[in-house]
Amino acid sequence: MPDDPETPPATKLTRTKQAWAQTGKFITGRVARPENERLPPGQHLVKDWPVLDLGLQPAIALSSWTLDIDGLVDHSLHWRWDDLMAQPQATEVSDIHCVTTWSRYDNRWDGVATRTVLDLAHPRPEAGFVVLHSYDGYTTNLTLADFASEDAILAHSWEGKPISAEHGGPLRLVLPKLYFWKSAKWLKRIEFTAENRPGFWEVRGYHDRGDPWTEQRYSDD
Ligand SMILES: Nc1nc2c(c(=O)[nH]1)N[C@H]1C(S)=C(S)[C@@H](COP(=O)(O)O)O[C@H]1N2
Ligand SMILES: [Mo]
Repeated sequence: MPDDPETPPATKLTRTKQAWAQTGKFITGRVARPENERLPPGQHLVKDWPVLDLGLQPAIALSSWTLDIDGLVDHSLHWRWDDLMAQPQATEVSDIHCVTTWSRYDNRWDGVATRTVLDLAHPRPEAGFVVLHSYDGYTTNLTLADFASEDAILAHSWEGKPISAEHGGPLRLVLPKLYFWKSAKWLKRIEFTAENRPGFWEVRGYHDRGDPWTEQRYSDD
């Protein structure tokens, strides 16, 4: 893990992806029709499951794993693994859309719905945003509304098995309606904030929201 958790080191992949943002790579200019088309514009379907991250894959033992849910909430939560598994469990089947243009259909996730987290922690009225912090130093930002999406899940299992370390186990977010960089792997902390605080990719040229259907790949400036 890096010394400063907010600034993981640049790697070949992060430099390449930053360059794509600068040149607007993969923007098609087409208009999506989500009612008729399952594949968002500029995406192609894959059957395998690529691994994308900063190149640091933290190994976290379940015995030392914790998740903090804090910031502007009425009830801060500090979960160990048994606490997570004692929560009401949910299952979601959803499609993955990565900004690097691959999509993968029908992924089955088991875990805890983000709505359950919201019910328990109860964000204060001024909490309009969420920052996700991961064990590899990665961060990403969401609006509270996107975090609260009905199909958003803190997932510990994929296709009935624990999510592998390379794909973000023990626990990752899965937020199907946004590009997959918003779905933080190796989740460590969910922080509720009043202000929007752009995360790792959002300060490196990627869009603040990342809606695949309108190709919100890169920020405009
Ligand atoms: N903690 C963490 N989460 C992360 C990333 C990362 O580098 N670190 N990369 C993001 C990106 S860019 C993508 S496309 C997906 C990739 O998830 P996968 O490796 O399981 O396909 O994870 C996202 N979540
Ligand atoms: Mo990505």
